[in-house]
Amino acid sequence: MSTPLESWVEESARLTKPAKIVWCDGSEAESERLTADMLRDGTFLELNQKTHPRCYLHRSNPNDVARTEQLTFICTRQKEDAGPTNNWMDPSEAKEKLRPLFDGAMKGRTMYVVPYILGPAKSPYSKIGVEITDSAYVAANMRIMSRMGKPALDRLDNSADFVPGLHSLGDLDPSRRFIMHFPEEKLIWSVGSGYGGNALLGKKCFALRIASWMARDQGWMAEHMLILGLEDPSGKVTYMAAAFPSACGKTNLAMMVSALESQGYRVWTVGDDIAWMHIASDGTLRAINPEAGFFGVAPGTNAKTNPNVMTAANRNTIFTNVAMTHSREPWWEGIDGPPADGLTNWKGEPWTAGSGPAAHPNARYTVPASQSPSLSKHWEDPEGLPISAFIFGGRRAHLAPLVYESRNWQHGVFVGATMASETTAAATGAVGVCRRDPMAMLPFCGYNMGDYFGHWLAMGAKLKNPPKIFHVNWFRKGADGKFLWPGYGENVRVLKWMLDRIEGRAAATETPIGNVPTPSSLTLDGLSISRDTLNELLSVDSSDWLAEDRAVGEFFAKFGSHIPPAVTQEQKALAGRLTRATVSAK
Ligand code: GTP
Ligand code: SPV
Ligand code: MN
Repeated sequence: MSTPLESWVEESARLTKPAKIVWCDGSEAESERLTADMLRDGTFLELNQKTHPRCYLHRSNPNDVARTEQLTFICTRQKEDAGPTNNWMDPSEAKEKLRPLFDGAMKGRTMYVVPYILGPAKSPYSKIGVEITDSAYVAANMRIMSRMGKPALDRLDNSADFVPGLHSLGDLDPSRRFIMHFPEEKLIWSVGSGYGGNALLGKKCFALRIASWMARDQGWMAEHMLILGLEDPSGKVTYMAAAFPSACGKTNLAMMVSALESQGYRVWTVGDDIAWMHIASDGTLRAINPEAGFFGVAPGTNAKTNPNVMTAANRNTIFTNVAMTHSREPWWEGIDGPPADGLTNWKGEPWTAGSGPAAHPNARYTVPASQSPSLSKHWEDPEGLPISAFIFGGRRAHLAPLVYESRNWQHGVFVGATMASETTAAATGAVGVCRRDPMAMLPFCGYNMGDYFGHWLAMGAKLKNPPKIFHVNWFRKGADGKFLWPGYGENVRVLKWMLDRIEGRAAATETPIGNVPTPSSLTLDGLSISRDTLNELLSVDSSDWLAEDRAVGEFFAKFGSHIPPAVTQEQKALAGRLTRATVSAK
């Protein structure tokens, strides 16, 4: 008798017809074999082994450098269950479309069976996935990003309780590329891409799209959030989780070196991209990080912006689509120092000034979490860590102040539901276009987002002390087009204000959108920032916000009856507060 996993592997092999099947155990020896194979066939290029031991460069197909949201589908029986913000396809139609693409797709290739645990090996909240892939690069990345191999098989035993994900590179032609989710069956099919969130199926496909569906059914939360611990001078650590859209600063905030370290404030990393949160028996909300590594944006990373990653990513790291110096060291825009002579760009061509970026703007490093000096010693606590604050944020050149605090949970859910941000290189398509991205989950929610807002409201009602909800914007620009706020390690000043609000110490000014710090309530010692700049950062323009609130109303209308009344009430209440403020200002 074969186990459910063996049956699925056999069935997948009959369809894809691989030359051989390799069950990944996660061992060192296996990793060395995979590396040797990839060095031989050119999937990996060796980086300088003196400066970067066991670091490799992978150059992806130039048409396959980011998530492709237009090719990503939620396949539910009812279209309405996917909601107006997801691409939808009928499940049988999706399978009919993809079966021919998988048919014989692994001929002459190796099929890797990659079992993995999402979450700490011993946590009751962890879940098991198995990815079948014909990409050794995917298997090598999954080894860093999850607890892969034997521990997963041991935990699974003979059970059918795993999320299967079938992946093939196919022919990498974008017209035959599809990332399909079947949340009703807890199944993922992905073909035609080898990149990040399209191909590492434990990440966005399982840990967010499928998991958000499970979480709604089972009363927990799966969110596109970093998890950090802010240590105060007494040594007490307060945990916060923050949702920013892709390439909007989660990894950097989670790994920051605090500008207030001399005052006793430090930041500890628990996770940098995804949080799974459950209500514990004591009524607190407890977060675990389902991942075990960081798949981070390389450009902009340097010893000043993220020294912890610079320390972590110099060994055992896979670099994807970065440039390479003549001495075979990884290089990207914004790394310390100017481009050296003899730089090779991400496509493998000699780079010259004026020939475009040397590294792809969505170039990434895959690094084990355990290598970060900032890693919290509690990051694998099986019960998870208690969350005291949620932070929403995005890239807004205008409008949104540096930080504001929502009035209560319901208003905070509204603040998250109305997030908007300028698009980035993390997904294909135009960059810099402002779009609504509720809770940073627009591309990742596995069901109708109207129902998702309802789930947030329901979760709040079940929490004894729901976390305070804040909104931040590190990206506000002045008239000169430059960022007003220095960001990175200086962001701790904003986290400290939040902590002081949680503990009832810091002052705030009430505005129609929420509570904004009084200039003196922010700890700014050691930072040179003019009073004018600070005022601009904290300003709330009621007439601009009124226009924003109208746009929000139109966005909500798309969800029809799925939008919870409490959320539309908040939208109307905000309009009322803004109208009164604009009238009294005249
Ligand atoms: P994903 O992995 O795509 O989910 O991205 P992320 O949210 O983890 O974003 P990340 O921290 O990798 O940052 C993305 C880009 O924003 C990088 O180029 C950073 O240098 C830049 N960035 C991050 N934090 C700040 C900040 O506080 N200020 C400014 N100006 N830029 C920032
Ligand atoms: C994101 O785009 O939010 C990422 C990178 O974290 S990916 O793994 O491609 O989803
Ligand atoms: Mn992300």
